[in-house]
Amino acid sequence: MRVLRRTLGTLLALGALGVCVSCTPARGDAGPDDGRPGGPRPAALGPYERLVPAPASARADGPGYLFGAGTVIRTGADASEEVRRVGELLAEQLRGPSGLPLPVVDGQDGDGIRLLLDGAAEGTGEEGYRLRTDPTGITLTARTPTGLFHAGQTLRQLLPVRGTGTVPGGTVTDAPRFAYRGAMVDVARHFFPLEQVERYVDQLARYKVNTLHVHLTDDQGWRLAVDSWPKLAEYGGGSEVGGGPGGHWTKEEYRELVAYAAERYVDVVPEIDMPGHVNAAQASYAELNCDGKAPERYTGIKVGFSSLCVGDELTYRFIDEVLGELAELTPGKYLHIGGDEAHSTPAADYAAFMDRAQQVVARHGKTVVAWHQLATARPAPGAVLQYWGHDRTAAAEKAAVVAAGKAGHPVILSPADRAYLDMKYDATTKPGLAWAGYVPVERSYSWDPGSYLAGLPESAVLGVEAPLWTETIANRGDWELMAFPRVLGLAELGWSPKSALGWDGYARRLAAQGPRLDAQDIAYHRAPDVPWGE
Ligand code: IFG
Repeated sequence: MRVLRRTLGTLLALGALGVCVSCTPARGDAGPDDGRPGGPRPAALGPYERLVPAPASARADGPGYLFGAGTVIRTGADASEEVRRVGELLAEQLRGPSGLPLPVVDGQDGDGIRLLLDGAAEGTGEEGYRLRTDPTGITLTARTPTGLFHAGQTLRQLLPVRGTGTVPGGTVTDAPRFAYRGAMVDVARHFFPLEQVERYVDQLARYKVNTLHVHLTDDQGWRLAVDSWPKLAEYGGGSEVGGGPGGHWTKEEYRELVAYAAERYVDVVPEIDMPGHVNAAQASYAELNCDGKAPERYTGIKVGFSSLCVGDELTYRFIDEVLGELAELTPGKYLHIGGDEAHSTPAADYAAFMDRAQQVVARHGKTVVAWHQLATARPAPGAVLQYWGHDRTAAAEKAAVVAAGKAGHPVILSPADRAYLDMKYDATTKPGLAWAGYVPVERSYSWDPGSYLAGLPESAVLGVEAPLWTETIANRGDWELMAFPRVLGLAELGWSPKSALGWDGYARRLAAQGPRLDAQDIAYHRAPDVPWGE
């Protein structure tokens, strides 16, 4: 007892002297107080502390590995073709910044970066992985090639932005919180060539986004060739918002996008919006209009004025043939049929139409995704709802989505006042819209998908998606200004455990991504609420 009293006395005395005996040393407490508010400048984050998305667990420990001229990438003697391809892609991704040869070899034993498939790898699931760095190398272990690819994206962030260097010893064990981690691009309002979309896929895959939703058709343009209805793309694709030339992808180009994305473990979810947002289709074929007259092509940005002719059987042959050709081009499980802003389709007609459109999707072996307005009709079994409401959305509308979610319809969360990348950051943002309010970086990040819609259990949340609508986005610069850095936050909300979320910590980790975004020549928004270059 006496010893305890003395010890306590000593501790109290030390405490009075301001000496901390049990807490972790304050960051950078060695340097002089540089007069910053809140004390000395925090020490820079180590490689395992600045990962985005934050992993389930990561810790630096032990001596590190020298990533340099001698480094090889080992896929293992019995590696499958797919594991070899993941190894080759990782090598390709690392050769540029490092300037190293990085040969990919079969043999497992020996120093280097090792890719290991292990069906029993603990705590990794279908997309997760384990990463271990020690002086002999960096071992990436996963149950699936998808997990190995994701491990490689984490490894990229442990390596210097350019050149070679020592990766500190450490361990990462990681797996995603949500299955669906998406980004959407609207190529209907403004047409974009394949290269720009593939560049976006590359950028997104670094942050473990696994779905690219492509909004292919709308009032202002039809962007994918359809053999059975050729004028859709040839004529309906020949304009865009503002009167530009528009354009469209051939089926071959679309197949190339799907393959490019698949190599990076990104599924493509194509959307043909219906029964509204169809002026481009109706301008292409007079017979798709109830009055038999084709409207002019539309280059404005109004919504809600068009509707397929729900009472005409031709409409159902049309959607059957279009969705049939699209299903053949889609290895993924989802077809998105839109369903939003059908303001020119009476509610009963809308419900009847969506019943039949959902049957068409099922007949072609795919699962429906639709904007959440489908909840006001009759979502087919298993149909997925994509919620795009916001803080001011009527309680009844939210309740309908929650009810559908609890009735077994998975919900993708894309709240317009958090996840819509076409929302201006603030009054000074040149491109973008503001109908859902301004969305600065912090607001875009500071919400929890697991508890966002009151009453919707986390188990009903399939994941999150960040849509980029392009009424006001016509070039790569504006695209990247609006998407970055906010899409990194959505990637984290989709991947990281709830315990890892928090603006203060994320803002510092996001700031540390700055040099990596610069190295990719991404013209991102240097938001004032992020401590860039700290
Ligand atoms: N809402 C429309 C989009 C687009 C968007 C722009 C949805 C589901 C506003 N529908 O978002 O077509 O115009 O922010």
